[in-house]
Amino acid sequence: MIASFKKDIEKGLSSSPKTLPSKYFYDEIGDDLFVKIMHSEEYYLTRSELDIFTNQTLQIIKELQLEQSTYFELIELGAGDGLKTKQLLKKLNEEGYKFDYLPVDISQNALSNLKKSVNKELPNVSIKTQQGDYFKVLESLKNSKKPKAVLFLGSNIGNMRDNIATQFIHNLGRNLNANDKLLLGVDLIKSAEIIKPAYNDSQGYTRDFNMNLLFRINKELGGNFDLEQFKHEPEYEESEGIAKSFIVSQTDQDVHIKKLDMTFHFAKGEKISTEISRKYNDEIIQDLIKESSFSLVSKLTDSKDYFANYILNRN
Ligand code: AVJ
Repeated sequence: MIASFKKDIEKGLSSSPKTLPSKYFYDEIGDDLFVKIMHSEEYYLTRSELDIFTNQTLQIIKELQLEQSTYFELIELGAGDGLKTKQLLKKLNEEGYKFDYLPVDISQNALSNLKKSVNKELPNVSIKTQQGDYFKVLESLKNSKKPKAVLFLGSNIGNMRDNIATQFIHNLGRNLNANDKLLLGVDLIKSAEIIKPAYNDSQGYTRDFNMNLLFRINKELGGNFDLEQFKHEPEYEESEGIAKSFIVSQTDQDVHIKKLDMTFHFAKGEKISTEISRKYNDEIIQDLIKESSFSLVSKLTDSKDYFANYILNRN
């Protein structure tokens, strides 16, 4: 981890414009902050998707074409705390489906917590966690010929640029078999009035989450970022449909990072791009899958029409 962290930070801060990869938000502190974000008033995404998973559970099972009599693997990419998935697990368990739950996450800490909570709340559900970058984990899917349903929830795909997301879905398709399913949860394009506060909550959790990148560089790579001299700044325009997070330098300053043996200059007002969170509509989804081996089976939305779960079939 440390080796790739070093490499990615060096590369990101050496490019222009400067970037820092959002996947490094998620250490113990970041996981904690993300849970707080999910419970915040402004971050509607989790509640909206939970609404679908709570009120349309049987519909989800039906659209995934799961059968009580046939063993399957329920794979979740970027499982986090599994709050939404547990609704589905509970129903599958009650109805006597036979399956293994295989959550994948970049954070070992999140996986350990998830395993504990599933074992406690749903002791009959078999859970096998796998830590890793989900790009890499895709490869290992191929080894099993069991029927699969892959969950990719929370608009996690929104962190990828469209060309990367297209590639990702294409790749996923190559590693699955005919009639396997993908359930893709995405946030829908809507007004800035609703989206901007979701990325700038009043309690400051999102700010701290974003700034945790600098904190981690200080802690793990011996950086001397003065966090007071940088500010969290989100942007979103409905016409573009992409929420963006930046860290903006408040002064002209140099930052030294010991373990890289490098110094980086930041001009006053210079922005470091830390995350994109893309929002979707049917057209964008169709575009993402058009060259892939998936076709759209159905779309479920929450009561406010903020969020969608697209169910795709591997042809
Ligand atoms: C976990 C990637 C879906 O992009 O909305 C929350 C992360 N960033 N607040 C998102 C996040 C800022 C979140 N995802």
